[in-house]
Amino acid sequence: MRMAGEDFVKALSDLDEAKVIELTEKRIKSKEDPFSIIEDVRKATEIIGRRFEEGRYFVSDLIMAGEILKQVMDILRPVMGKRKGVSKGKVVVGTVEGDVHDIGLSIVTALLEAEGFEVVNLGVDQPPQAFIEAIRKHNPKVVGLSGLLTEAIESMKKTVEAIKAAGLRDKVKIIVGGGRVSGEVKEYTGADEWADDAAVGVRKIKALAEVA
Ligand code: B12
Repeated sequence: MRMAGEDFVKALSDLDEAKVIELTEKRIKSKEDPFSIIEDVRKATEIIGRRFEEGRYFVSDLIMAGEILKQVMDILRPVMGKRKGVSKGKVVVGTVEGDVHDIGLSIVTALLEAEGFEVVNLGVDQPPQAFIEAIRKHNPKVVGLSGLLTEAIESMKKTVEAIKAAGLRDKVKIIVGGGRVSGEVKEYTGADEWADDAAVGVRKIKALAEVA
């Protein structure tokens, strides 16, 4: 018998919208951990990305993938829930200038909220100034910069530099996240941490915020 996960990865990478929604709902109903669904989302988007690189998928297919992924997240978010009670502090997140990918960021936001953080999600294509204003307004412990494009790395570096020039670098810890980041990118951008996976990212954000 095939596992629900395998069918899900195949349906998502084939952009079979109805099947993906059906399987997501089925997996949630059978009380499966949303994390294993998120892991399968990652597997499927790797396949989608590869097909795009090979010229088998086009931008229209990426758009379709984005639409399906949004719906999957809409199903998962309420299940992951928000932790009630004492806040673990504020985190400001956003996708850096020039980059409009936000599905990973919405996963990170949902996981942080489930952990008890108050998250201010600025959205996509955010210039350095937007992060600076949000730091001044919300006084977060941690700032998360997301970006999936190689070009986003330059935007991340500019954002960290602008935060420094505004005299705010000592007030916040910064984590860069997305498919193209690494320890090297962390050093290059001047961030404190990096993550190419939401669960690892949330663990690192907890450590940066110095909460258990
Ligand atoms: C869907 C998609 C789109 C959708 C996005 C819709 C949306 N609302 O986000 C649309 C159609 C808009 C799109 C557009 C483009 N895309 Co696109 N897209 C993808 C695709 C297929 C999936 C991305 C995704 O959502 N993945 C699922 C999530 C869950 O994964 P994730 O984003 O990596 O996030 C995880 C981690 O990275 C981490 N994380 C992410 N952010 C953060 C932040 C913090 C703080 C932390 C801690 C962690 C963290 O946690 C997440 C969960 O584990 C990828 C392929 C891929 N392999 O990534 C290409 C991909 C990213 N796109 C690519 C390209 C080239 C483009 C376009 C330039 C195409 C074009 N010619 O127009 C445009 C660029 C537009 C722009 N200016 O940004 C390339 C990038 C190549 C590169 N090295 O630069 C990729 C890799 C495809 C490929 N293999 O070529 N895309």
